[in-house]
Amino acid sequence: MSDRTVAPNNLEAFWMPFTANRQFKSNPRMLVAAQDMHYTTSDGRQVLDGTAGLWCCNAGHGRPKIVEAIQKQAAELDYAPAFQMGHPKAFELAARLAAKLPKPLDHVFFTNSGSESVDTALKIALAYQRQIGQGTRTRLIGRERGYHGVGFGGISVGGIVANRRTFGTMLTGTDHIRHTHDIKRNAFTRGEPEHGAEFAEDLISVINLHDPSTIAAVIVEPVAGSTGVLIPPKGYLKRLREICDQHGILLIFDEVITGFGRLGTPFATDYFDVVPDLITTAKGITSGVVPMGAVFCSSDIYNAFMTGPENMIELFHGYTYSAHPLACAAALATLDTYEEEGLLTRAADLASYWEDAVHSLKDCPNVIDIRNLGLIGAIELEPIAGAPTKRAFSAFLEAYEKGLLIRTTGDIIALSPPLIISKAEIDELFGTLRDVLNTIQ
Ligand code: PXG
Repeated sequence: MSDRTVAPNNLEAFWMPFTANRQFKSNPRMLVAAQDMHYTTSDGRQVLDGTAGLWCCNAGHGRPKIVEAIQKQAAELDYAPAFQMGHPKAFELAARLAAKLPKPLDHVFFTNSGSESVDTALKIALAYQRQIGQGTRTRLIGRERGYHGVGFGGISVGGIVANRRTFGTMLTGTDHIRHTHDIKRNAFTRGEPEHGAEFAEDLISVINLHDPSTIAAVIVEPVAGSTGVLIPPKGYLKRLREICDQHGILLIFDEVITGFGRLGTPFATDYFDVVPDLITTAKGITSGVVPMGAVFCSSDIYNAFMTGPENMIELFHGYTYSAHPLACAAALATLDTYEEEGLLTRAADLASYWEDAVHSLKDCPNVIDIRNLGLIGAIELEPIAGAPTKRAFSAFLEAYEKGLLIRTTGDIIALSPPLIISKAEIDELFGTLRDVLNTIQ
């Protein structure tokens, strides 16, 4: 094993993603190992993982079955061409995944990330509309504060200003409905907020403005994660589904973070009992161990393409690494682990304990809202006047020093631990966080 105290001597070459590079490089935070609920830092400390990496390591870290599966797969079949060739694990995985989704979502298109899943779903939506003689439906509708990754499709339907403003005109023909975050009416709600289902009616305005015959699809995160954990108001998602149905518009759920057990059901579609036409996933599909994403689509959509001469490619889309053997092996072993340990529903058992723990921070300084659902929590802080994001980032740094990994976005702390977390670790997490909030300015 390498000497964990040795730091790399040149941090310059690596342009780090979504990171303040100069600040980081002046005082780096290096993780060198991980097991179960903990990371090990380069200075030999244990850090409790309050975020499942980046919402992805749902089975925890260093899980033996997954590690073994990847090792074996690398030795057996390292790569198989993804186009016009197959390998058995890709088909096995697709079938096992399809069996976990509500009907009629029974086909799977593999990608390598959430961003690619989003681009894939948007492209399938456009191509499907054309395939069924609705080629005028070219508009894609997203939502303010939505995060759908960083591809041009994802940022075009996404609604985070900083992710969009420096990248030109992006896709044309997109529009956005309002987000549902409403602290005035819903602050400190436990679970789904009472107020705000009427935000779904925004979709009617957008439809009236553009005419339904121009709109292909609407994409939303069932629970918006990256933008600070925005829980959908009661009835909101059902209403979006109704409106889409009335107007021939496809509904896409971006389940990159809600998929694979985060809410206590396998997918958010189960939790909210609303079935979209397409679901985008990534992250938890391999518990973050090998990059992979998947788009689930209904049989109607798949079958619409299975026409014409049989020797013709039906959809001109795919990636060199779609259904990569290592990713498939990791995903199959991840599903085994989820099933053996009941992890896809474990968050439901822990949800009320977790809820009490998150809301116990209500009396801490500068806390203006607390939200939770499944094993997701968010603590929104009053920004320091003239220095937005500073307070939450101080909390992040202080937590890391105190042995806890949290995520922050703006002045919001987001929590999403691996689904193997114990009640004692939940207590430890919130004990540390209480100290942190009492320490920072
Ligand atoms: N859709 C959603 C809903 C996501 O949350 C993506 C798409 C893009 O996935 P990739 O694999 O291309 O990164 C995401 C990613 C955070 C955080 O801290 C969230 C994500 C990524 C990194 C950090 O909230 N979500």
